[in-house]
Amino acid sequence: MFIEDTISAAATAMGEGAIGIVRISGPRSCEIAERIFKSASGRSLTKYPPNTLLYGHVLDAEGATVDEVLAVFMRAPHSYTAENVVELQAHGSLRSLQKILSLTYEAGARPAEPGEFTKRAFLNGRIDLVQAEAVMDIIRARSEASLKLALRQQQGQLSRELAVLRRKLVDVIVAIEAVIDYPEEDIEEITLAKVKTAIEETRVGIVALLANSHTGRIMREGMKTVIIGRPNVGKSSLLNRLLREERAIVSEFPGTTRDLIEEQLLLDGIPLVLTDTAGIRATEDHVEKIGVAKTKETLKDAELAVVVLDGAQTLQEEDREILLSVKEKPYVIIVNKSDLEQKLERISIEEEFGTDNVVLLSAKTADGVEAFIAWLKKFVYGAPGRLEDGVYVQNARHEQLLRQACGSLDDALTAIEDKVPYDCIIIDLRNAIEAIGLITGDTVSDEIINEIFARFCVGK
Ligand SMILES: Nc1nc2c(ncn2[C@@H]2O[C@H](COP(=O)(O)OP(=O)(O)OP(=O)(O)O)[C@@H](O)[C@H]2O)c(=O)[nH]1
Ligand SMILES: [Mg+2]
Repeated sequence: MFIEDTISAAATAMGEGAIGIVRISGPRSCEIAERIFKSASGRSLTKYPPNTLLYGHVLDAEGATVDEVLAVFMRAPHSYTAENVVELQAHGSLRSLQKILSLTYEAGARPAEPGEFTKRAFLNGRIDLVQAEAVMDIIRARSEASLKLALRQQQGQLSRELAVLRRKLVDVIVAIEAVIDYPEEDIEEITLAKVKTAIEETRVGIVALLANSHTGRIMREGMKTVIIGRPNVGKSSLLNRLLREERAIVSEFPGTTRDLIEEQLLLDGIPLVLTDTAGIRATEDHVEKIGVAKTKETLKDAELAVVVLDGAQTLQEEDREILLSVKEKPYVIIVNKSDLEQKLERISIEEEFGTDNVVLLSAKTADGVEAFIAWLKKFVYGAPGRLEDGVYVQNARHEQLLRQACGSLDDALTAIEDKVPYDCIIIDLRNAIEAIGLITGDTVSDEIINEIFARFCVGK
């Protein structure tokens, strides 16, 4: 791919900072930089070895100093975009950055679109789409774990894994085509058995990636968690306890919380998007009714329901209804107010809902919070420490395409079972390869590429 124009943008945040960087990339980047930058030594940027900082000034058209800067030239392909890149490190002043940028435009650069530098790195073949998308995940990482996973992806771990899977499927197609071209009975038998094994192995590889995708996505986006229960059981107290601040109003009157209260937090490295809700009960109060309706709505797209029960009371009919309403999705039962004398029939709840899903806790004293976090970790990570290695799919787009690939392989396996003509099996395999190619960007359309990079920030 040949890219003709040269782009520029501020690579640092447009605001006050120690330094502000203007990045210029494209075939004319040196020429444009030379027009506005004068080194103190008087030597031109290209006369210095690449990747060397050069002290000087940015001057406007009248020759007046705009700012004092350090300039660096990175020669293609050894730069972020794999093109000739010049970066001007100015003072981190909004005015100075704006002025330098407009000078680059006057000198012939075009303002970069969001994500255009990374897009060029992709179009120039320095990185694949998976690695490009990881760049944004690195910038937006909400937790250390998410950062770690994104870095791994950016360094190509997922790409390599996908390349292996793809290679395998291509080999299978080649083997089948050989049979089509030279149909001999015994070769056919052996080939078909081998083909089946290879497809099954590839499928196992994809399923393994998908198994990790749940954790990956939680790390990236945070797990949508909703606290529900009947009024006064201590939902808001639990939210406050986990946040370690008095975020929601707590009172001894049932029906205190009426609106949703959403907060993001990290619990021992696990990012949660936690919502406190209005207690669910039959009520005539107009506002409270709306609150209850909202609670039920939120529950629908939550990934985890935290059902709070009051341990100091016996189980009520409303509790039972709430417990039944979450049975379809992942949930954990918090038996709250463990500091008070317990009246709740905990044993029978554990019998019905499983000991592993019940945590005894006191939002008042914080007793049991550790147990709750331990439960969460087990839920998110599965076996402890798994996050340390392995390849994680963090991106919903990748997840969806992997599912698609898996579906095509299932079709191929059924086709083999049903002794369907080889051509049909090849079509299924090609579909799987295509889906994998859409992840890495090998077979992706311009439209999707544009859509992906539009979510980036300008300057990246
Ligand atoms: N002793 C004790 N009291 C608690 C505990 N958690 C909450 N409470 C008390 O229970 C009452 C209700 O607490 P909230 O957190 O407002 O309960 P809620 O579930 O949010 O109630 P609504 O918003 O009305 O649905 C308050 O008086 C709290 O102080 C606990 O662990 N121990
Ligand atoms: Mg409340």
